[in-house]
Amino acid sequence: EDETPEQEEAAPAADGELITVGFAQVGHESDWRAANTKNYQDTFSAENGYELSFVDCDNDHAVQIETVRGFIEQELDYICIAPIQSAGWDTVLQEAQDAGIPVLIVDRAVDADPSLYTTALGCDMIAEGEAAGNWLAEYLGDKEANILVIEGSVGASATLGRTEGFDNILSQHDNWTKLDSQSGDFTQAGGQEVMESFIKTYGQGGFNVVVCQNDNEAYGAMDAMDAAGITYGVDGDVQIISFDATHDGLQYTLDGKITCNVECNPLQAGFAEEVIKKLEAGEAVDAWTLVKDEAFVAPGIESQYAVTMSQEVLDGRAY
Ligand code: GZL
Ligand code: ZN
Repeated sequence: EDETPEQEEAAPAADGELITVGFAQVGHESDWRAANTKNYQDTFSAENGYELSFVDCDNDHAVQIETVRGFIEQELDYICIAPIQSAGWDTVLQEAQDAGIPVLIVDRAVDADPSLYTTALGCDMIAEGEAAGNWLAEYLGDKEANILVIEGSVGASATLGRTEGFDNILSQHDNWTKLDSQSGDFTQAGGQEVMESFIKTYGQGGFNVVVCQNDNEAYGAMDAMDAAGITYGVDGDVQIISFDATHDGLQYTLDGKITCNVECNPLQAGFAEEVIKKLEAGEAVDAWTLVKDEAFVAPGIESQYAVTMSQEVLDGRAY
């Protein structure tokens, strides 16, 4: 028989004591992303009282939009989105709001009216870019820099922010030249491809700094430079600046292969859970939660902007 509204209302309460959370994740492009995904799956577990609908959107914006629409149709309690790109979110965020489903924008940012979502959390990508630039200025002193940049995924707030932040410092040094920048899509293959093309164009000795906007791109860039016989690292001709400070990235930093590595902490699910607990309790939540991070430099380098790597720093890392 037709359920009366009360019965219908009662049913979810009875068997749905789990809080249903949808997570539209960027993809599986990097080690950072894998750590972020695991953290959400560990946090939003059944034993913690959640039913997580996790979708890997494989770096495809259209898939991510449809994934969120699916969460709305399923009438989930909460929707988390790590936006692949910043643009193109107003319509589906309005649909979620009209459906009365709170939306948490996590890790990366959207270029949309903040009234269209409940809260945002993540790292300050512009500050990360500036940290890299400030360290480079301290490291180089008045030496000139010929810089190549392997950018992250096109249109991602991590790419836009790190680029903006680094350029803020670049513009203060008239003996720094950004020779070229190209997207490596936050992958190792992308980093290698872009570095190979840069080497063809600018040649050995043509550049002395390579900025990789995540560790996986840096691994690809190192492979390309190895193949071309170009030396890098604290004892090399080229200084590599990377982002993410993943375990392997910090191992390379400890080994002096990556000279500076700017962290963006992927263990952010706890912040999302705190927001959901407050919403469940009917409490107000902050519009923005900053996930703190720091920069690391190779042993032997002292810096006011970064922690000098050591084995104990590496051993003390949570990811
Ligand atoms: C940063 C995150 C970026 C990482 C990359 O918060 O969005 O996406 O830097 C990942 O490794 O692909
Ligand atoms: Zn894929």
